Amino acid sequence: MNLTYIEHIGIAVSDLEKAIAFYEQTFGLKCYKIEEVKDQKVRTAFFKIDKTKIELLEPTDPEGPVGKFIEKRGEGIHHIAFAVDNLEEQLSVAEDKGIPLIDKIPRKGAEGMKIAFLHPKSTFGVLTELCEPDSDAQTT
Ligand code: CMX
Repeated sequence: MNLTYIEHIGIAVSDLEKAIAFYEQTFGLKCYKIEEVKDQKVRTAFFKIDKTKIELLEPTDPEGPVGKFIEKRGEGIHHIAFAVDNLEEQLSVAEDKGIPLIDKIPRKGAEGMKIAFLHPKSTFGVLTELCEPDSDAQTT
């Protein structure tokens, strides 16, 4: 597979505003965007460290993926996202290697990205996202 860099690390939090304040006041990072991703049932906040982002994820519904994660495992690292150059092609490489895909077809994520998840049971318990900027999407 052809991973180019760590695009972001997703961290599940119960209270987005409280977590943003911590990242700004303690780590001196600046939250540059808050975005709700309705179909993922999350509100997200982004920080940048060099090329890599930290994505804080607050559930908007306890039955969504992040709501269930916090209920079962508490706050913490939820996923790692690797940038790839051709997401569709990399998904078919992953599938050929026998990795169960959560998304066989890329979907829209935050930050104008096309995203797809690999199942954590096949990646040593780490939910893994592959992503690529969506040339059709508008970024702000
Ligand atoms: N990391 C590692 N393991 C995880 C996990 C995560 N983030 N989320 C769930 N699991 C584990 C659970 O602990 C559970 O393990 P056990 O069977 O050992 O108890 C197992 O996966 C099943 O968990 P579940 O709560 O029953 O949840 P589901 O099977 O319904 O869904 C998953 C799990 C990973 C398929 C689902 O969360 C998913 O589709 N995730 C991808 C989408 C997503 O996470 N979106 C939010 C972020 C979006 C964004 O960045 O914009």
